[in-house]
Amino acid sequence: MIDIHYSAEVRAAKDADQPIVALESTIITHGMPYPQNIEVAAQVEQDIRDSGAVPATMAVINGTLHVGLEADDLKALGQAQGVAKLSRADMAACLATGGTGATTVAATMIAAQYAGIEVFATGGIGGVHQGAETSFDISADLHELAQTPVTVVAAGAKAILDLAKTLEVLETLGVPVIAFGQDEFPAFWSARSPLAAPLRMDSAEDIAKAHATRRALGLPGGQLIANPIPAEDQIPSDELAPIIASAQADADAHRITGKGVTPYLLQRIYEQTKGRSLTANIALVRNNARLAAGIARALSGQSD
Ligand code: PSU
Ligand code: MN
Repeated sequence: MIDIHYSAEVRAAKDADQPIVALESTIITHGMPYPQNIEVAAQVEQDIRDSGAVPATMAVINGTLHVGLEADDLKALGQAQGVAKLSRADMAACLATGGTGATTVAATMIAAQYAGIEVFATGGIGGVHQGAETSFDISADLHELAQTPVTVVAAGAKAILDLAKTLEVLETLGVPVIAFGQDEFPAFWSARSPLAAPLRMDSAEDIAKAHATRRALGLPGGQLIANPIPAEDQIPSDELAPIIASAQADADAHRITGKGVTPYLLQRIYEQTKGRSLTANIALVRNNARLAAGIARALSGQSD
């Protein structure tokens, strides 16, 4: 057993069997610039409370797994330099050596399962990168979804990825991909994409039922809920496509590889959209937080 440091709020929620929604911290340390990162993180936590659930932001701080961050911890993490980006491969090493790291989707799912939390909200999952046929860059998030029983609410996968290949890998791995309220797989900053989602559901209750049914069947792995960004906040994909292409070309020219690829591309797109990608990113994370809270409430029998 490893020690978990619970925030007071999450500890109380666990004791009272209240619905809890996990949140990742890589989006804070590697996905958004300071100071918007800590403002957004606090806002998203509040959205979850306003929707009737309790937020549990995950991080490893000085070798201790934190499930729920106190406001001070969150502020410190959002400003800290050189925080590790933790996935399945390096989370245990960080815990064992007393390090500090932010959790990606994969590591957040591991932490959530360990803490008994079944629903998790984020922005976008990692996936199959463009050019993966030569780079082999496929996010560990996909394999995590195949083996850890947490329902992850995201706005699809980031449009910097090869979305068609990402869907193929998820299908191969047996991960249910459920679009919320529409037939298309959403593309993060854009609500729609030319790709059909394999499954569609229109209510948090159905998603919770599907989660419980997988558990009853003894199936390993989670569900990916692809929740489209609200239409008024999106950046149309034809506007974004050339910007993504140029960011990808820059990343290739600078030989950015491994964990550095996603943060590099997000930063280039932020610069080239003059901050609009961040505004959209904030809107979609908040939207996902609200849906995740509804799913968590439905799972604990508290839906209205
Ligand atoms: N979504 C964002 N910004 C991010 C990420 C997601 O809007 O920074 C992070 C998540 O933590 C996700 C990770 O798990 O990027 C994927 O990284 P990689 O492609 O290196 O697996
Ligand atoms: Mn990668």
